[in-house]
Amino acid sequence: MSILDRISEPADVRSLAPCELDDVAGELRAAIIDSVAENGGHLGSNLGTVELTLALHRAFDSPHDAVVWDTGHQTYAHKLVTGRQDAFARLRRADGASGYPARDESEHDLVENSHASTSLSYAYGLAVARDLAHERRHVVAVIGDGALTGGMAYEGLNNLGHSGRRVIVVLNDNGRSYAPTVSRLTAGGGGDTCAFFAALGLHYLGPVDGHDVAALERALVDARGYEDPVVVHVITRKGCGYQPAEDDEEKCLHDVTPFDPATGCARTPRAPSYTDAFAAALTELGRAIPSSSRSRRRCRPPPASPPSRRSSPIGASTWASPSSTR
Ligand SMILES: Cc1ncc(C[n+]2csc(CCOP(=O)(O)OP(=O)(O)O)c2C)c(N)n1
Ligand SMILES: [Mg+2]
Repeated sequence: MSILDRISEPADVRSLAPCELDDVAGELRAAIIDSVAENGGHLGSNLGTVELTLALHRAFDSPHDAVVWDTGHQTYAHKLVTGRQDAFARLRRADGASGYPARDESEHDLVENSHASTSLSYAYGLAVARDLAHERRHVVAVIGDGALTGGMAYEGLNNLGHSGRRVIVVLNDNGRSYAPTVSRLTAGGGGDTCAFFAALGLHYLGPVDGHDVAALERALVDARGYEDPVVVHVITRKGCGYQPAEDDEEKCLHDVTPFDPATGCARTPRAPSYTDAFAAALTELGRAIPSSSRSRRRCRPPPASPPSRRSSPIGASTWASPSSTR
């Protein structure tokens, strides 16, 4: 029996002995690689968040404590330790687990999200609700370095720091979105990350090795003690533990179609994707339209723009609306 076989809920993760953590991390990686090799999905990000997932479920008590994952494509290990191992083997299939957090799958999935940069605003809202109800729960947002470059994340940070709400922000910094992240806030980016968060009103802890469960757990337990918002800066490696993903310079196998786990190479022919099916259906519909009406449609001129804009010279008046020129 593997260690993973004994885990059907977060309490089982908390009861693991420290000496079992590295082994269970290896089992989680193997389960992720197996299912993604079979079904396709997000690989690199999920291989990087295995230890972080274990530490989060040991330091916090989900679903009493709220853990919100930004973008949602880093939650495969989370699914595997929250009672969804069977469904995970059929990842992204009609009868299997969704590739993102899904509320109807588990009480541990709070937000259904694939739109990046939203988690800090969610966390702020959850913290406001918690404080109005005078509850003692933790609210945790896990946000990637790429997602942190989105404008909405800044709005969330600003609200958190200004309000002083008790929220823990885990910055999952692997230095990449798909490609290397364009930001001075990533480790090695040259910016003063601590000063940036401090200026906005958030404490800063770290950086912490994101592949050392014990170090992560210590940092998260430490963060639990703050009465103000705090950032825990965690350094992870995209594709960690699977050589073909670590070696993929383009995107660390961020997202993949079914592949051969021995080599990391895509299987051919690959199963048709939704995009393929959509394109084929459109092409077929296009063929069904008589060619004479197709060409008539193509030749129709575009709608005219308002004359005042078309004739404006380039300059301030080009951008000014009628009301603002008054
Ligand atoms: C608003 C928005 N823009 C673009 C995307 C496409 N997208 C999906 S994952 C991703 C990269 C996210 O990088 P990061 O947050 O660092 O997470 P990582 O993949 O490194 O775990 C992007 C840009 C998106 N999901 N939402
Ligand atoms: Mg990243």
